[in-house]
Amino acid sequence: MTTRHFIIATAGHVDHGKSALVKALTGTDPDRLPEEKKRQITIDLGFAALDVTAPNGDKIQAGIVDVPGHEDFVRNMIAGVGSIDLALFVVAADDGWMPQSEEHLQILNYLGVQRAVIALTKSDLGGIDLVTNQIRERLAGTPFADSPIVNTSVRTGTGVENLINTLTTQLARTEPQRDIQKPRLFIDRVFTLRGIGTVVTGTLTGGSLRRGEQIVVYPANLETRIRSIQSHGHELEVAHPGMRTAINLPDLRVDQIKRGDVVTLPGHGMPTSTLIVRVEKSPALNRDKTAAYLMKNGSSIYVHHGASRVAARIRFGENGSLEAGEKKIAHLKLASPIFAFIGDRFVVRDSSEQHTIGGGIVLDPDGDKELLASNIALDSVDALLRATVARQGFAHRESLLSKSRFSADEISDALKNLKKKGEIFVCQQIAADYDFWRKLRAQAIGLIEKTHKNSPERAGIDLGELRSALRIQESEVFESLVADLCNGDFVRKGSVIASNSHRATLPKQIQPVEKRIREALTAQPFDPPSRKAIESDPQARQVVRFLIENGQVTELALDVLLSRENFERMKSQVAEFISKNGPATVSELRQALGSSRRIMVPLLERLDRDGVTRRVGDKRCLR
Ligand SMILES: Nc1nc2c(ncn2[C@@H]2O[C@H](COP(=O)(O)OP(=O)(O)OP(=O)(O)O)[C@@H](O)[C@H]2O)c(=O)[nH]1
Ligand SMILES: [Mg+2]
Repeated sequence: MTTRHFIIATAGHVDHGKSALVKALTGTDPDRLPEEKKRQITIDLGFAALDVTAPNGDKIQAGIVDVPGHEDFVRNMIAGVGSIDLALFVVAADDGWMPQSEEHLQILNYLGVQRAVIALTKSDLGGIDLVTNQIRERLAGTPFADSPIVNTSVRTGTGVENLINTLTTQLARTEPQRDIQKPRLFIDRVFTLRGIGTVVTGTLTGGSLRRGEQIVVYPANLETRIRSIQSHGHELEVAHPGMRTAINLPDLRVDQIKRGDVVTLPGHGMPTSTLIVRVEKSPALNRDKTAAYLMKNGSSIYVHHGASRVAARIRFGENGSLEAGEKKIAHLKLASPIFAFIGDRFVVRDSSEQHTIGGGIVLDPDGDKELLASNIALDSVDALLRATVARQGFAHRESLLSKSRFSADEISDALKNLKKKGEIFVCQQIAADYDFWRKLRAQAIGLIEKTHKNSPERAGIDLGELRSALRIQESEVFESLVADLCNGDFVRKGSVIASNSHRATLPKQIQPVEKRIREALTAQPFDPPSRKAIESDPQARQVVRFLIENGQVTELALDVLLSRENFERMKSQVAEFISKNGPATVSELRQALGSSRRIMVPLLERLDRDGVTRRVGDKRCLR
């Protein structure tokens, strides 16, 4: 036997009997505020629990969110229906379809709610057939067109049992919310309990939260630990997606958190205030040309996402605007950041907060770049990966689609698959668009080959030089590129990269210069001329670099060169002298070897570094 968790929310016009119905279903009166009792109206969200058994024996635990119907509190209503599995849509038999019936229907549709049960309440007051027809008419063409309608009366008790059965059947057919290990708790209540401290509640989606776990509250970015978790009054070790969840955060103050904030695990990206979205304007607004409904470049709107509501400015390409019934891609600039994922839904209300004017879906929560194609399939992880990578050329694997409705495993599996099919290039921590990568690679190869051709005496191209020539800012991209090249026909030698087949050689015409330099370095083997004296012209510089890169000349200091041979000879003579005579000073060694201070000091420093000698006071001993 398994237990499945779902969230139901009520919806419907004011006074149509939503709260009374929740009480009849669960025994809990969701109206808890004194003001609500006094005015006999729901103002803010109320909560109750419904535990039932599915036909197959599974336990179903449904959290019910009761929302206000009054037009002044639509804002609270939206906060309650952000991540629900099923709507309990209420229409009163004596009143019929009313303005907030329509507005709530739109809100549920914009938020992507797919399932509803319609309660035709107050059936004791008549009007059943008329209102049933009206409801069917209004729901035609919406996802709720075929939703069951149940007549109820809390006065007579009619239909309550039937409604419970209908809700059970519907939930039994509903897929439980996915666990993608990216939990988000959209906070709808914050309060403090004496002796316990700050408690936040909300509907949990996307993953589980555990007692003792380190969490972060966005957008304030407050990290803290969960001391305890409850759901409908029961202590829990773990809360799962689809649960009404209360968590105790004793280290945070109530005034640090507010409705709309999100609890999540650290490391899944940050909240943002610039988003790319696909937005649609309500077709119903056709009838009305009120200025408040305008959506054009620079229009102020309110965006409702999760349990949050933020002021925003909207922008559609050039001279853009949105007509009733139209869908377009838009940029949103929010007054404060939200923690949104690709594929999240939101509702748009006008700047005076009187009307719901549209809704949309997040295409890119980090959207400051060019737009994604408007027809991109947001439920296809492959399509999203391709689009993300194509847009930027490359992406870091760990952050790729981190703010999406896919788990890390789904993303990495899809990436592997796309790699196998040759659609995305993956190397180390980078995933790149194939064309982008091919061009980058070709450019790098071109630069390496050009260096081999123009400077055959060089071991290869310096990595720093290559990186700046390619203008690669991200070191991880460059590392991946080098690794990719070295998987193929190239090799990295210290700080240079070269073609495998490249052998550094001096061009024929400067071989005489090489001869001259070798002679200069061997005439007085332990006291050769300074580098400046040797590198008298550009050709000589070229030769010196060649000899150093090939290990034939040792660079003791910037201005001190020794032939490799003489360096080795000096080294063994120093060792021999000390082992025979004991620790020696620079000047003793200089005299013994017939060298000069200019050479001896850097030589001994080098031997110290190489672990041959060790300095004790002003003497050197052997290590
Ligand atoms: N006759 C009759 N009255 C009902 C029925 N259900 C609710 N009522 C009455 O209708 C009034 C409003 O009921 P509520 O449950 O508060 O309505 P609501 O939809 O929650 O209202 P808001 O939350 O403010 O939108 C109350 O006076 C209820 O007693 C019913 O089935 N029959
Ligand atoms: Mg109510």
